[in-house]
Amino acid sequence: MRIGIVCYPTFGGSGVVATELGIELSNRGHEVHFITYKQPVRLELLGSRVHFHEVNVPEYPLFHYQPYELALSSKLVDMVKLHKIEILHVHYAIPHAYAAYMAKKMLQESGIYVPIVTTLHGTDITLVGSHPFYKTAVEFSINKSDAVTSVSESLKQDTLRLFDIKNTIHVVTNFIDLTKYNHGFTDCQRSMMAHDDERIITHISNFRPVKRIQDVIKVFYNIQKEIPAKLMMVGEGPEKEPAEKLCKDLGIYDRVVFFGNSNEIDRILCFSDLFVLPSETESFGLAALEAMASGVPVISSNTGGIPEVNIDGVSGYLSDVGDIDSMSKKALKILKDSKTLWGFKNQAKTQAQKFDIHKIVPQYEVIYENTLSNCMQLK
Ligand code: GMT
Repeated sequence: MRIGIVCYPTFGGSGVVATELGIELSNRGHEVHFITYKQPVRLELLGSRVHFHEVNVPEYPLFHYQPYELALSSKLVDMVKLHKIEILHVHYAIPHAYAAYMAKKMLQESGIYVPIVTTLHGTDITLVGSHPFYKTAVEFSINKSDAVTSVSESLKQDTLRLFDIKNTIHVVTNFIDLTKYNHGFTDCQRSMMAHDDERIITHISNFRPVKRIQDVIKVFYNIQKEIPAKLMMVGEGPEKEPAEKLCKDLGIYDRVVFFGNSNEIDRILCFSDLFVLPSETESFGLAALEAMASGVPVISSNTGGIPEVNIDGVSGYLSDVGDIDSMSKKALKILKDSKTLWGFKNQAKTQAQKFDIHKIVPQYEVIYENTLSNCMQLK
């Protein structure tokens, strides 16, 4: 198949999923065209089956807001025609599903029919999409998609609750390429980060308010009062500065490393003992899955789709959003004794295997095939 993928090219989970999906689809013999404003961060190699087409939005002083959707839908039309793309898979409803629908309509004028698969990722539904300023257009574009997927059962239920959806929503979870996490790093260069007797706690996110970064710091503060520990904070975003300030105020700044965005997540997870994800809302929690695949147990909130990924008492523990005391106690329960820690590490790895890329990507292929054959019948 010739597949066009539209996504955000940044460090966010939806962009990562779209990129890894495109790479795997190309490995499986499909021709993949990424269409977005920048080369996706995890897309290192372009080749005969992986292409990138940049969407340019020229600045014009009249515009207070540059019309990205317009540029994207024009680019989609051009690329579908030029590369004979058969299906468009758009990740994150806003504004991608809307732009794809416009492209589809324009292509129909030339007698070209290209179906659209929309994948809902989380905040496009729970935080942004359901906002009254966007809701009408988001609902419209979800209903006009030829197939809709969501990354967890929880997100599917949220979508049905928040919008009037006529389409079937197929749950296709986030996935993981386990080979990337069965790394050959022998000592993970752990000694560069911490002493032998220190536990390493890690958090990775885009540092948005929804991630409750202050909770990560407070949980760590409680942990390091009981056992020697270091905290690795990976990512960039608006909550980073306040987090650094809180570390200084609590007198733990020397025990916390702020990495910024990193392309070496696997290396950082390799030397981590515990991952903390206390989000306010989280449709799936790809970062938690990446941690588990590296054998890192997870302390998380029990919100959204996280309980579908992190199993309480198995791959880690779950607590109510904001319950720092519970999260700290459960973290210590895992960390205090090495035998318990290794038990959780192994269980986390086993749980991650349920989301093996080789199990999940074929589900998208089936959706593409069914969508294409339904569209053939409608032609
Ligand atoms: O919140 C993020 O980390 C970024 C966001 C995105 O859209 O890029 O992630 C969402 O999509 C991921 C991939 O499907 C999910 O694993 C995340 O749970 C989801 N984030 C939220 O729902 C807050």
